[in-house]
Amino acid sequence: MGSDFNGSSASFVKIPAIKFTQLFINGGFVDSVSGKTFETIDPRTGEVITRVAEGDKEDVDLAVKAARAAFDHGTWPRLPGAGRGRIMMKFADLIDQHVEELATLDTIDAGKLFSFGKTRDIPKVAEMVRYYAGAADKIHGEVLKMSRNLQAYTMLEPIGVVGLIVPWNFPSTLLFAKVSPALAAGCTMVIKPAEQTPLSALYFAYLAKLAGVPDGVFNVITGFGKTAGAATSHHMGIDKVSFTGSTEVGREVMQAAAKSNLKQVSLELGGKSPLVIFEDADINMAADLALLGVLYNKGEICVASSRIYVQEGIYDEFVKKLQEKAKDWVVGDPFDPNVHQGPQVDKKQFDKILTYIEHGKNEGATLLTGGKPLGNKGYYIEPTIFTDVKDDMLIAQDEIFGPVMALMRFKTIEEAIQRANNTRYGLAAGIITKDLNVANTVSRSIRAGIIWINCYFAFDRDCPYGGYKMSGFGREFGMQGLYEYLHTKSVVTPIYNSPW
Ligand code: TXE
Repeated sequence: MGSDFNGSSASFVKIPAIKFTQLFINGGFVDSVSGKTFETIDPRTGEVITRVAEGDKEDVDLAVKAARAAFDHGTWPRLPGAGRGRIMMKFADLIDQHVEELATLDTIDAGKLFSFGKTRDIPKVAEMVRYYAGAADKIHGEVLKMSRNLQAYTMLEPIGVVGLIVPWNFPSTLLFAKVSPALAAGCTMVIKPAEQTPLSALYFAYLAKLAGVPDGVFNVITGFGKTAGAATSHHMGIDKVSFTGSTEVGREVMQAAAKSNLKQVSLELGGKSPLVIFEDADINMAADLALLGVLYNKGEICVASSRIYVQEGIYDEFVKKLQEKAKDWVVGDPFDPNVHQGPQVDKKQFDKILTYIEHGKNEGATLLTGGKPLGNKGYYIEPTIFTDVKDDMLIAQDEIFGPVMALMRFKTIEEAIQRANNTRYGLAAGIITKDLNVANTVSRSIRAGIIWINCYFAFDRDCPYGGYKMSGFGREFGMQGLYEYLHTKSVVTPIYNSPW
């Protein structure tokens, strides 16, 4: 890894004062009913950035009341789609105009690379809002050909008030994977950002208001999962919850939905995605993709390629190449444009990752590189590569959500498929080969929601993704992402003068 890590918070960007720290309900910033606040921490230093309103059940009640009124009686779901689209386009422009502030907030809250935030994450959020704004006036049902003398058509209607529970690893992107289609569909919403990263969601609320999103449509309740999050998933006034987070909490969200009003649920949960590298692969490209696949966003990404299977003929050469490349991977202040990896989001994740690294050592995997924290403040961890990993080791089974790679060797294509599928998760997979037959066979055989061939993280707002197995269900992005927020209503009439 790079040598210019200094563990300090040397400032490459002037960090502006934090403007918004209160809950956003019915178009205004307000304190929580209890008056309580909580600290949000800068993972570069472990120091407090600011205190933010701590929402709880009473605050969720108020937000749902506002969202309910906006849905049941307000203009938003009743506007022609083009009207919602126009406001969303303005919202997108405002996001572009505030790209520096938004990227800065996600860097200080989550330790994300500022350069990425500024040039990719936030601009792509604006693009996602535009994509769904363009769809808002193209939400059509169909005319049905019936088996009897009936005339029928379907209408697509907004689901209603939606609860959007968001994690901390991509606070803006994952928020807008939900917000953008929900707005286009005509839903109103109560957003519960992660407690680690509340700041950008509040800034987006301010921009939504500026853009002309009507009061009550976009509400943000900052607070903790067990209180504000659980109040959202249990709420009788919410018609759907879209959740991204851990598999354990996903289960709780489903239980809450079942126990309350049987609200609809979609879940995007954990993963343990395989990257399968065949002998004919370009080793240089494969090593780049493997490193990126596991180290991007410090490994805090649900589709991280945390299990790497390499065919035995190239295994040793691949390991050598990986070791060389890992030396150039720079860990440090995420505001520094030369840095590849910032700090883990918080102390809890930092400790979790280090515990898994110890498991890896104790279970007999070989530590090729890394394995330790870096610096004396903040939550930095060395990029860590384990070789000789066995499928049943914890580091090959559990989602670590950190910069930890598990390398394994395989012989045949059948073995690769069987082992790639040997997981309770099914979010993503990568295949590196020049052989089209191999690529086609493996991509059809792996049970996962998205397969990348000779690439990784090739996300695009047009392309739906989501889980198989315990990685959840429902899809985000693309037109399927929009249908998650729409109900189908069928309307049927007899055709008179003909027997039906
Ligand atoms: O997630 P939680 P945590 C995985 C990853 C990570 C682990 C734990 O492996 O190490 O989960 O992270 C809200 N009812 N992923 O503990 O708790 C919470 O406030 C309703 C994968 O941070 O699932 C936050 O807003 N909501 C993942 C959101 O759920 C509740 C991204 C996620 O937090 C709740 C994040 C409850 N009972 C973590 N408890 C991905 N799929 O990308 C918590 N929350």
